[in-house]
Amino acid sequence: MAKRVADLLVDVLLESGVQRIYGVTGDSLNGVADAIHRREQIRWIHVRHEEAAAFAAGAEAHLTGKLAVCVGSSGPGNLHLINRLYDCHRNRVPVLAIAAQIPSKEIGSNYFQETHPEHLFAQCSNYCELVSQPEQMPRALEIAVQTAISKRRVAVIALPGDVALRDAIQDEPRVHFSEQKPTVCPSEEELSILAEVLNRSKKITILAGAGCAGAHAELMQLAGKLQAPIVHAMRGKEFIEYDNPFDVGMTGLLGFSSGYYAMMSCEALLMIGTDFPYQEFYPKDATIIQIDIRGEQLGRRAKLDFGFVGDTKTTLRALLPKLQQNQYEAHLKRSLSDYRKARLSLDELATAHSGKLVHPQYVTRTLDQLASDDAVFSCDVGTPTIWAARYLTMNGKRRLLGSFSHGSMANALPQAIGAQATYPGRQVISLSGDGGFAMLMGDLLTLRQHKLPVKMVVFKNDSLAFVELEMKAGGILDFGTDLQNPDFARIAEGAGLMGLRAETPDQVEPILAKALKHDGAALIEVPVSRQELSMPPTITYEQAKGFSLFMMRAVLNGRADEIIDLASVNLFR
Ligand SMILES: Cc1cc2nc3c(=O)[nH]c(=O)nc-3n(C[C@H](O)[C@H](O)[C@H](O)COP(=O)(O)OP(=O)(O)OC[C@H]3O[C@@H](n4cnc5c(N)ncnc54)[C@H](O)[C@@H]3O)c2cc1C
Ligand SMILES: Cc1ncc(C[n+]2csc(CCOP(=O)(O)OP(=O)(O)O)c2C)c(N)n1
Ligand SMILES: [Mg+2]
Repeated sequence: MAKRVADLLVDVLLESGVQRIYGVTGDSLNGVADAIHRREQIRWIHVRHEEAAAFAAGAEAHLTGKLAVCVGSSGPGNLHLINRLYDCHRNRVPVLAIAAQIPSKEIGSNYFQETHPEHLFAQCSNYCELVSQPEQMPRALEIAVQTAISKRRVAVIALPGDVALRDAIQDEPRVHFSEQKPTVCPSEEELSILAEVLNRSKKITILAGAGCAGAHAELMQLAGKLQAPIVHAMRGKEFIEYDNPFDVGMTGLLGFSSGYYAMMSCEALLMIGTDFPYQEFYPKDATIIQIDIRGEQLGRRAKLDFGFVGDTKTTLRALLPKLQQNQYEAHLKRSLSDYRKARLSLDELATAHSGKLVHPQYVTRTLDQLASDDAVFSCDVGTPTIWAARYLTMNGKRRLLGSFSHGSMANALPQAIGAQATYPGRQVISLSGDGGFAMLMGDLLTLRQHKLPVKMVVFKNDSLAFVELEMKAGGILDFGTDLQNPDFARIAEGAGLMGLRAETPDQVEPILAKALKHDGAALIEVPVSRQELSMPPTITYEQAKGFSLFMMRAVLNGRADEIIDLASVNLFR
């Protein structure tokens, strides 16, 4: 049989190292599905909703750093991919989406299922093109792959079903895709300026993010020389928090008060590999210095005094010999002491407590203690993100997946599918909200179908609790947040999986342990208390003066006194 365009597509994917494809097939995709089937080298992971396919591919790309692929059939099939493609794009992970298209001769006639993927996906990709004739293959696809890999973004190929089935013009892929690891460093002159600014500052705080991955040792050396506390942004947690004597926690609404203080009280803030988005949490008077591999990121979030383009590892290696040892210890000591207090206070909330109520903090802490050394966790948008940020311990081997930049609900289960498909032998645990879980619950069936032993913890608080919290904080009555929930454990059983329930604090540990030992997928439903984070009590006009309401609620520590304290420190300092 002559080679078809679809076969050439598979050749290119194999050349780029792709091992699996997530999606749901459909007529316009049949040529591609058939080519994958015949070659038997790429695993077809059939999910139940295309959004889950894109979530799973994004998880794989995040964990491996390599290209991952999702597919959707024409019109509604590929339209279902879009939300998570936004997520992948924002997370800067290399994902290729193949959006099948209606027959090429029908394009422009408002044909059955007609959409224009090249317009639809333009905003959430760096490359998005229609392949309308065989001559474009493999070049268009190779450009897409190269773009996804080098920009670490989404690329989309729209491929009409009939074009996929036509004879290929070219025989082979043209490009050998190599892993790109260029080193990027500011110039000598820039490094001298950077060193000079840092050498003359005493109270320095580092805000580090996901762009510090792979540069842990250099970051620690830097903090030691500068006597600087390290605050991390959420996506940096898995790369920065472990083995880190300078760690003072996260900042932001879900952060630690210590992270907040360390940022607000410094003289110089050094941002490295972070795009921490919340402007309100940046200091107003400090000198701000930023290092990022992408020039366009500089000054995006805070006013900037000095900006440098470089990758973290190379830049820090070149910078370290130019730095003098900072002799001023007080700032670091104070920040570490604040951190110990904040940690203690959060740890107290993570105990079993007497009585019947199960606290989600306790569930997460117990899970953290029971999980394996190289577990992969995913946490839903909503309060599970808070519990993961505060109670999961990273160690350099564990990984953490979330929808941190796009903030889309229902991410934890499908991300766990991608993680488990990628690493069949690794423990994969999802932390889901009852709202988020129900949103893409159909993909429970994928676990059974592909024998993926994911462990799912569902925090059943019978509400969209995170939104309820936002409403309360905004001074409006919560509305539309109640959930009439099913029995999730029995739903799991109905899907052929293990379903368990931990209803009281003393059941939490044995039930979690049982689930983790099970060699198949297991769902653990935990009815948890609904309101875990207290809002500050009434704040006086005097206190509020000059200080935005938002900032008074700045750190949702679960203890009103901490929040008030935070406000008063900043108000009356
Ligand atoms: C419900 C909810 C609440 C949240 N609350 C918080 C919160 O309280 N606190 C918080 O921190 N986050 C919070 N987040 C997450 C937040 O929205 C951001 O996604 C997160 O802060 C960004 O983390 P980051 O800066 O580490 O990663 P990114 O946004 O991915 O930024 C990484 C940066 O590093 C750069 N980079 C990449 N590679 C390199 C390299 N090799 N060298 C140098 N630079 C490089 C990139 O160009 C980019 O600018 C929340 C999310 C949700 C869903
Ligand atoms: C797709 C989507 N829809 C709506 C929202 C707004 N939102 C953010 S968190 C949240 C509630 C999540 O509820 P649940 O999954 O039950 O977690 P909980 O906060 O209750 O623990 C909602 C509705 C969103 N982020 N994404
Ligand atoms: Mg809920």
